Amino acid sequence: MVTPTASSLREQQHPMIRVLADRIEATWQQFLTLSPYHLPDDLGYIEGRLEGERLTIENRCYQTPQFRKLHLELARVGKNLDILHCVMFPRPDYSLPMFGCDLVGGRGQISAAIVDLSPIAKTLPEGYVDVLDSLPFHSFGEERDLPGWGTIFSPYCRFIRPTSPEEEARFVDLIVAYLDLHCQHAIATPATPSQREIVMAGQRNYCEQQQKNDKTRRVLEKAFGETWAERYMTTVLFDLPEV
Ligand code: 18B
Repeated sequence: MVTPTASSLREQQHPMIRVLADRIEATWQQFLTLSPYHLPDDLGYIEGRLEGERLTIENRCYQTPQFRKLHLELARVGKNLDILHCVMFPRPDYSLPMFGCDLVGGRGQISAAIVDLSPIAKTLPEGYVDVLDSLPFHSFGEERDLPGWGTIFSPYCRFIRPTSPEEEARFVDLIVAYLDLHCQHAIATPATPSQREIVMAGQRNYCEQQQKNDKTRRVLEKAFGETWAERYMTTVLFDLPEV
């Protein structure tokens, strides 16, 4: 059997996913000091079956002085469903928002592209708001409505179905602009241990809401069963910070 290399899945995925995965990693390397983050042994590279189709998941995880976990996940179900999932979890001593993005596509078309910097307190820190307000606003042909559990998202959350390669490229640029801003803020932000309780409560709420995404859960349950899907959603995708 050939052992898959870390980038083997990426090469087969939708071009928007490939491009974004490369740019996320390049941005992390540009601004942050990355160390390895170890997932449980059996959860780094995973294969399962969904309705007779193979589900492959590749995880890349790092930690930095400001972030307890940077998670980039690529997944593919047969030839029909390609997914990029990325979340950055700040350490409890850093009062920073949650960066999250998700691309979901099938049969050559991305159906869901979402990005946000989600506040863990009532509002985003002022420095974020100033920069986000100064970014040029682009509208897209198909804007999508947020689901009911999406109470965690900021007013700057964008959720679209890209309608052309130009829109795909523009949305990737937007995601990278949010990521750039976040990395630059994170490295310039001093630790505030006095805010730990607030930060942890905010991250807990973020994770609890994300765990309500039935579309994600359904894909995982079909391939791996309910128990496994629950473990994966609560330990890998949206684990709560330690108390
Ligand atoms: N997600 N997504 O990450 N999800 O993980 N995702 C879907 O066209 C997976 C995040 C978000 O309309 C869909 O409708 C799987 C983060 C929102 O009800 C599928 C994994 C964010 C929706 C998947 C994964 C996020 C959504 C349906 C693990 C935001 C719309 C696609 C690898 C920061 C939900 C479609 C709705 C949709 C699947 C958002 C199939 C398996 C970090 C809002």
